[in-house]
Amino acid sequence: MTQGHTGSGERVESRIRFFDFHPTTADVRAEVLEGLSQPHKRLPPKLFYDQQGSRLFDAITELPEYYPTRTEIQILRDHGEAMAEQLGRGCVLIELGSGSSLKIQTLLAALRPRVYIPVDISRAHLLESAQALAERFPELSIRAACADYSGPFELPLEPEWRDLAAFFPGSSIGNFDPDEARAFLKRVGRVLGPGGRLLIGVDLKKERAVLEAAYNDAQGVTAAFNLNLLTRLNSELGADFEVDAFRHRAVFNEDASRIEMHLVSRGNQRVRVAGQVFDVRLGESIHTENSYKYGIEDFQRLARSAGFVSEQVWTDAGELFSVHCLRVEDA
Ligand code: AVI
Repeated sequence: MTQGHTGSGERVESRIRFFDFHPTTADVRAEVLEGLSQPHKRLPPKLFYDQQGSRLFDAITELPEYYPTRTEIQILRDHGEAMAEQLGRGCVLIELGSGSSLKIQTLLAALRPRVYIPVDISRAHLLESAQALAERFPELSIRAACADYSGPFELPLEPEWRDLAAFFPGSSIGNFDPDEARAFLKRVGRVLGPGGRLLIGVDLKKERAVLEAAYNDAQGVTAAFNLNLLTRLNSELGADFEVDAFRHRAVFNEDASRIEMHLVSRGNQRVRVAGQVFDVRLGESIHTENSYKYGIEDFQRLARSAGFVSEQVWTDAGELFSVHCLRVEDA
């Protein structure tokens, strides 16, 4: 681990313990080939986040049209004390996906957990953000866990710890289909145990124009993020997508209450991916992402079906975004 010092001179690394649960990288090739072989072609959204894709996503979070990030940060700032009260100051805090430093810093400042456990699949990202937080919070003890929480996962927990809380911001829950979201919530509930609390950010259902603008920004950053998936397949799977022969399309599917992102073919074309040939017709689309939007009660219903009781919900004045505090039901 790299060296670092707190203001008080104590070594930062002495307060960070690293636990590697060796997440296995799924068979991307098989998943891509399977998706492109479907009658409605699709690609897995997790492939967005290579280095360039992560950079583009960071840029998305600062766009004027993309309201979720800044709205959630504002909700955390406005209600951090109430959230800390609800989660229990001095608890053990697990963050699923060590993502936005502003969000976690706001929560840590209010909550002052006795142990903080960031969980992320990327070792480099995990260590970098753990180091920055250790410097910012000299009292904080950190157990960084490299694990993949999209399937069953383990954490570096002590059996006697009873006051566990988890934080899952960003409306990342919206990128799961409802059945996957329920399965994910159940897994989190099992890790937390009865009485454990989950603070989760959920984007709210709203008028089509606001939603569609957030995924069709004027500067074209979301389009570049979507198209980067093809560039990635070209470099990592030896595909020969002509990236300019596709256009970005994001549309609100009201019946399913989700934004869908697609890559639409500008012509009839034949592409080769990992040695297999696929024909793509003019106007045909490759479905790359769903981003579900929930009403407050809809999300509470989903949480209940996964074994959680809804304790509290905070929103912004414009009712754009919600942050829910859920508690794992007693067994
Ligand atoms: C990460 N996730 C919650 C984002 C969303 O809004 O669904 C990903 C994203 N896709 C396009 N813009 C942002």
